Amino acid sequence: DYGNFDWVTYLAETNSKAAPAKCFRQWPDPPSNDFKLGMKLEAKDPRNLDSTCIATVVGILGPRLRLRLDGSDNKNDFWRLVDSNEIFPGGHCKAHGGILQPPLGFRMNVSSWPTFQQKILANAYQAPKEVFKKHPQRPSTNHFQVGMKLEAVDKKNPLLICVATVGEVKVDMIYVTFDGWRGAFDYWCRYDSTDIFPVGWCQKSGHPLQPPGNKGLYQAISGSSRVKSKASNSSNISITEPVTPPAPVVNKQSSSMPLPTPPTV
Ligand code: MLZ
Repeated sequence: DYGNFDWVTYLAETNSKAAPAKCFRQWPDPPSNDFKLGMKLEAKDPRNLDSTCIATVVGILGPRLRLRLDGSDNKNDFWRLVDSNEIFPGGHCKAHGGILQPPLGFRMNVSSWPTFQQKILANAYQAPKEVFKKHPQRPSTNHFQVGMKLEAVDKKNPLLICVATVGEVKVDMIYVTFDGWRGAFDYWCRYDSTDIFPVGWCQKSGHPLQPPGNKGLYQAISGSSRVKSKASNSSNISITEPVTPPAPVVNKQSSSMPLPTPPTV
């Protein structure tokens, strides 16, 4: 049921506006993804941002990469955009005076890291420099307004980019709420987070978009913006009580926080 969700109809049905492009730290045109499965690169360890590790592309979805740190397990994969400032071509770390580190949770004894690393890099399929795209500039200020629609990464299921609404705005922070889902997935992030995208980004970039869930207010919407509209019952309209979001946690690294909860998809 991906792919057929129609924003134009949905915005009309919900009588809402899309957050304009100037709100986002994203290129006006989503970058092309020229990475290939199996390519190796260097990436900040999302669970230990001080260290740079060797990563392998294990999945590709639109302009996003599913990455796995070499020497780590397959339970801690993470997603990065091809224009992320947390991924680099091979040699970047060394060229900047750093040393590649074993990932947090390295499967072997640390003493075996140097040999392990050598072996991996010996016949590595290195991602060429050109496939890394320039990181976009942040907007000068927070232009978001409550009620604006957007597309946002579900941090609990980071594979998913979903239909969302700005629930609250506080200085440099916005509260991202997911349409048709109970509050469990909602979160605060900085306005210049790269986990949020303008309406239409998924379609433009070839990334799947998760349509709204069917909880609360959105039960009422059975119109043509929904593909798989189950037999809808207009007497079923239930307006959920407004939920006050928790206060924002100011965290300089909020855009790249480790993912605390295992995926629940
Ligand atoms: N498997 C999960 C997906 C939830 C996705 C919510 N996105 C806002 C569930 O059904 O709970």
